[in-house]
This record gives sequence, C-alpha cells and structure tokens, in this order.
Amino acid sequence: MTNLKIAIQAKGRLNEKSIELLRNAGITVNDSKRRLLTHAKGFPLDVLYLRDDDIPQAVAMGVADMGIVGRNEVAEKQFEVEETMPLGFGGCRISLAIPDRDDYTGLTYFNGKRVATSYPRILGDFFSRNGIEADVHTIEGSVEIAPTVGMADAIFDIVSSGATLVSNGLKEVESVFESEAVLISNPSLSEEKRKLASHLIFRLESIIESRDMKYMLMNLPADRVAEATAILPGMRSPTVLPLAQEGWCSIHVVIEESKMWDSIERLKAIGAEGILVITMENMIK
Ligand code: PRT
Ligand code: ZN
Repeated sequence: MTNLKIAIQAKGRLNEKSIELLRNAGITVNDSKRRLLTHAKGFPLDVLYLRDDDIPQAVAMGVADMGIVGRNEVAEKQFEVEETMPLGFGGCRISLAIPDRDDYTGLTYFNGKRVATSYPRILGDFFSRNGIEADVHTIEGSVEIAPTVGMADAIFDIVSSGATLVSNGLKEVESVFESEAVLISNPSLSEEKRKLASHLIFRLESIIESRDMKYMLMNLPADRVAEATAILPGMRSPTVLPLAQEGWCSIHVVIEESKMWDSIERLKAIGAEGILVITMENMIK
C-alpha cells in the first residue's frame, strides 16, 4: 500500500508543533530524532526529518510528497511547491533593522548600505520593487551581530518578540514579510497520493478551525430563546433542548473565543444560568 511521505523539521522551532499537530490529527510519530525516516501510526504516513532549509527542495523533487515548513523558507528557496494551507503556528516576520542610534529616514536610508541577511532573495526582491540599491550580504546564522562586528550597516532577519534586536542595539524599521508554518505539497502527486493528501488536509483543517472555537452551553428561560439566538451566531443556529423543569431550556452553541465573553455578558443579562465553556479538540464540518 502507498504511504504519503511528509517532511518535517528534525529539530528546531517547528519540530514539536509539527508533531503535536499530527498527533491531534490522530497520527502518532515516533519522535526519535536519530532516524531520518519513521512510519506513523493512525494514517498511511511516513515522516522524513530534515533541516527546514531542505524541506522545500525535498518536496519539489518528490523526495517527500508534503512538508511542514516556514513560509519564509518556501519564499526564499523558490522551488516549485504548492502552499496547501497555513498551519497557525511558528508566526514571525522578516524585518529590516538598523542601529538604535541612527535616525530612520525611510527606505532610501538603505541606498548604498550593506545589509546582512540569510534571506537574500526576499530582500533583493523587496529592494528592487522599491528602487533601493543596497549591498545585500548573505550570511548564515547570527545575522543580528553583523552590525556590531562591522560586517554590515543593517540587517534583514526574522523577528518574533523583538528581544533579540533590542539586545543587539538594533531597532526594527520595516516589516517586509509575514510568515508562519505552512503545509506544502509537491504539485504533481499521483492520484492515489492526492487522495491520501486530501484526507490529511481534511483532518488538519478541522483541527485548525476548531482552535479558536469554544463549545458553550447554558440554561435559559424558554421565553428568552429568540433573544439568545440573536446574540449567538453559531455554526447554524444554536441547539435548543427542553429541560425537565417547565419553562426552561438548555442552549448549546459553537462560538469564536474572541466573541465569547461579550456574548456571555449579554446572555447573563437575559437570564442565562449555569454557563459552561468547553474547549473542543476537533470540529468536523
Ligand atoms: O536546523 P534547521 O536549519 O532546521 O533550523 P533553523 O535554525 O534554520 O530554524 P529555526 O528552528 O530557528 O526556525 C525554524 C522556523 O521557525 C523559521 O524558518 C521561521 O519560519 C520560524 N520562526 C518563528 C522563527 C522564529 N519564530 C524566531 N524567532 N525562526 C527564527 N527565530 C529567531 C530569529 O532568527 C532571531 O534570532 O529568533 C530570534 C528572534 O526572536 P525574538 O523573539 O527575539 O524577536
Ligand atoms: Zn534552517
């Protein structure tokens, strides 16, 4: 039987979250990092552990059918792969940063400047789109120290909290590229693998969609149901069940976490009681 082969980061920032995502999709992978390739349980899947830099090429060449990698690597490497879906973790941006003490005068600041980065293509494209002529220096790793040691005037690097920039006497002046972990696919998968891939994608979509959703239930006087329904935008409409106590019912609804507290206050105001909020693992549409 054919197995789908997925490449994930062997170690680093995306490794654990990638394994956790697969686990939530009912797929257990043996997390032994000494092996390059392992069989998963719960899905016809082989997992290939690679450096993140190598994942776009592995998928483009068909060494792996799919991969989980930062969008930044996909954009920089420019191999022919499909971005199948964003995965909602590993969020970061790639930004231009300059020494703290410098005044930033806008993009023309970079004309004639030496900018160190591990993302020369993304940066080169950005500069040429904006008519900036800078000297792009490619360096791997520890980009943030380049200005201090005199290798560059500015840097273009991944930023998440910004703490690394601050501790190196730099300030972020332009955010150029937004990234997160994405699922990528080889564009010419066989029919059989495409089918397997669609099952995997279905599971991952269900997990990701349910991430920010909560399941909420409460008791409410039956004559307030219409008002509650107006407050609660559920997947369809809320489920309303009669309670043993005359004149009361129980309402169940799936709701976005961001809207939950506001709704709870309004529901209490119309007499809702015993409100329970439950975290969902999965929401199958
Ligand atoms: O060994 P391998 O080549 O596989 O790993 P790697 O060292 O190249 O990559 P790794 O594990 O550091 O990152 C993998 C992916 O995680 C990146 O390609 C991004 O898509 C994503 N990601 C998310 C990040 C960050 N957040 C991040 N903060 N990658 C790197 N950083 C670094 C950044 O380079 C800087 O040094 O963290 C520092 C900045 O963090 P803040 O919070 O101080 O701003
Ligand atoms: Zn890497």
